[in-house]
Amino acid sequence: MRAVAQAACLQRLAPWARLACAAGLALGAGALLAADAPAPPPGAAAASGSAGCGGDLAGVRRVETARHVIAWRADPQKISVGRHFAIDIVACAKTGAPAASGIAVDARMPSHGHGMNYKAGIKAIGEGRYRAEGLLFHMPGNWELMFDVRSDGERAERATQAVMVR
Ligand SMILES: [Cu+2]
Repeated sequence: MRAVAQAACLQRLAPWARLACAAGLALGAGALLAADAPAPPPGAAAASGSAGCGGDLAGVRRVETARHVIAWRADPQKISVGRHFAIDIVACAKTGAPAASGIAVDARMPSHGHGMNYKAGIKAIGEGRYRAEGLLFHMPGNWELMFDVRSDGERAERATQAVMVR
């Protein structure tokens, strides 16, 4: 999975983004990692507008912070108990907001007061895109994904997404 993602990552991107690619892949399974995105080029599609954010990802879902729209899709799309999954993410700035400079992803079960037993790694792919890997929901029930979005010099803003797994 990682090798495939790396290949796709490296093929599609400009040289400046390949560095982010390689850096992200080198992060591995450490603590919850916040990926730092390279500055998006002017007019980057991912940073313009919110309604179409991540529109190229079929089946994408969207959540919002005050200033950003987070489009996300699990890989595989159906999250199963006890199975690792990844999340493809597109961060789009709302009108007048600065582009996201980094995102962290985590998850918890609010009604149980615990998080995951695994820590997700996240890598910036470029142009507002990220891939979080190594997530696993170890029990059925109501989970909450948390996307913490940073902009340069600003406090992180959180968007949450309820996810029910059986
Ligand atoms: Cu639980």
